[in-house]
Amino acid sequence: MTKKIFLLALGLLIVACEKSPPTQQDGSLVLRTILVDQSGLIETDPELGYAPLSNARAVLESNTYYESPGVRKKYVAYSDSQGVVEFKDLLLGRYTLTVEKEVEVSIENSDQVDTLTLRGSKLIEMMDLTFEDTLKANLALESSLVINEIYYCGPKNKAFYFYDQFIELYNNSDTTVYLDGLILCRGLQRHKPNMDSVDYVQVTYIFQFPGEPKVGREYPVAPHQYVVVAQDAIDHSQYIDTALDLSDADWEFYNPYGAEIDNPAPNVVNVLPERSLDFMINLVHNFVLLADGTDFYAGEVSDRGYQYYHVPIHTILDGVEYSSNPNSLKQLTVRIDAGFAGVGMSKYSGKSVQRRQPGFDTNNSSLDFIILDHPTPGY
Ligand SMILES: [Ca+2]
Ligand SMILES: [Ca+2]
Ligand SMILES: [Ca+2]
Repeated sequence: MTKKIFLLALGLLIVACEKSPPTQQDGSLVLRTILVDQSGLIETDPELGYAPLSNARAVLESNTYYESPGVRKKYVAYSDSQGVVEFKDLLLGRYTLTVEKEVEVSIENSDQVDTLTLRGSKLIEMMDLTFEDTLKANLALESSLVINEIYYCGPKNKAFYFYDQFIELYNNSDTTVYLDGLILCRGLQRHKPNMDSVDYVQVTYIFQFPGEPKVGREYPVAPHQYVVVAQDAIDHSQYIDTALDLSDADWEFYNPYGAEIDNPAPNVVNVLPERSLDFMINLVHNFVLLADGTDFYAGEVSDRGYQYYHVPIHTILDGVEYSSNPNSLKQLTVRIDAGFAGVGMSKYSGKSVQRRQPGFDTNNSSLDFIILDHPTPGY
């Protein structure tokens, strides 16, 4: 540990010990955050012992207070040469800190440079007079492909039938994108206290499109085209009147390690041999993740011996959390989705959640999604 980091740690300790009676007045709190690069694009400063994100624009947005109706209270500041950014005169409460910096990177074996964006965000709870923190920034992926609709609650029926679930993707750009090697994941159904500070998202199921992640060009999606991935691409109305006909779905989830029928639609395949279920998501609260498929790895094992998997944040293209109850504990970090789609929606109601407009995405599903009375697979 370098001397400066040690002093800083000591400072933090002193701040923690000094926590005098809660006499602080709203509007006098200070937030001091060290912005650290994690992408490796910025060199580590040997004196500091970290790679500082200097002269980066940081925005602190209150989750509690509004400037005017609908407009959250916001503060903007720039970091110094050591990557330290400071916000003063804050009120008590919860904030979201986001930071962004463009860096020029020279492309190997050429004299060209590429401009990349580093980005990081974090949920901050201002409780003390002075709060010191570190924020790690990483390479930002601008995703053209988003999760546009999730039909999860099941059709109206009394037979517990929900196998007509589907996920609709949408190319929200004017260029062709590719599905090759992308993964769709089912989220961990549990609140993880440290999920807003770790650099991964925890999942339980991973299904993958064929092809090579990031470089494959086998499975194009034209600009503004929809892609429907069905749990099973069949006409479900043959079993339950109110269920959907998904025989025209573009893809279906297929688990070769379970008792599954392989229907004509091409397959998005389960990659975890120890998992035997189809891509079934909860009917009231869960999250779905779309990532580029370049990296995922085994994480911790639960008390009951269940292996979880980690998907690194920097590989994630989109994530949507839905919950019938708006007061549920979040299961997906606010850096990916700050809210919930489908609030108030009950299971077996035949309803669906879809973006307000195709591709509409502010990373807050409470704002971005509306409830549809009837699912709209492919449109
Ligand atoms: Ca299936
Ligand atoms: Ca199939
Ligand atoms: Ca739709």
